[in-house]
Amino acid sequence: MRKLCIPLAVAGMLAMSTSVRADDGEVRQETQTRHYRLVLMIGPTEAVYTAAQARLERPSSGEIMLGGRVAGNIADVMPEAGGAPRVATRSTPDLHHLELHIYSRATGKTVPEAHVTIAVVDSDRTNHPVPVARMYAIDEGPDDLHFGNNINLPPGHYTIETAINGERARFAVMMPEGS
Ligand SMILES: [Cu+2]
Repeated sequence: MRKLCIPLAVAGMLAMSTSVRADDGEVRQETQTRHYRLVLMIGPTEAVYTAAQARLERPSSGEIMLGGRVAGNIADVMPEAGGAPRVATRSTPDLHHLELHIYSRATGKTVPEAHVTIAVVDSDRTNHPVPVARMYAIDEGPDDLHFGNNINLPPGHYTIETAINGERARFAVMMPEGS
């Protein structure tokens, strides 16, 4: 999840290097299945880079995508203008970054590989499958590995349905106005 890094000059004045969580409208929920502990986070849109882009551009924030694809909307993939594989998305107020962190209940460790499905069910009970990408935040490193995407979530109530290697879990979330 994105952290708002305090610019170096400011950090210098504060005499400490720190970062704060973006909490504008962020959703954080936790649940368990038989084998996994799941943490769902929804926050501001993230710039997402492929590993090749990251090697070239050396971004200091955003996320590295290891697999899958990045979408801008629930229902459709939204490549950047020009069709290049750049996956940072257009920003709209309703565009959020949804990420599902999966931990083994046996070891407590991040689960880096799993068959994961995520769907957003809106108040009309329409089921929108989310294209699942594997990624991690550049400033947090591979331990941050999670599954998710940038998706369009206007204010409202949603059920997020997930399955991890066949183990199902659902989250009821509310996206507030102005988030
Ligand atoms: Cu992510």
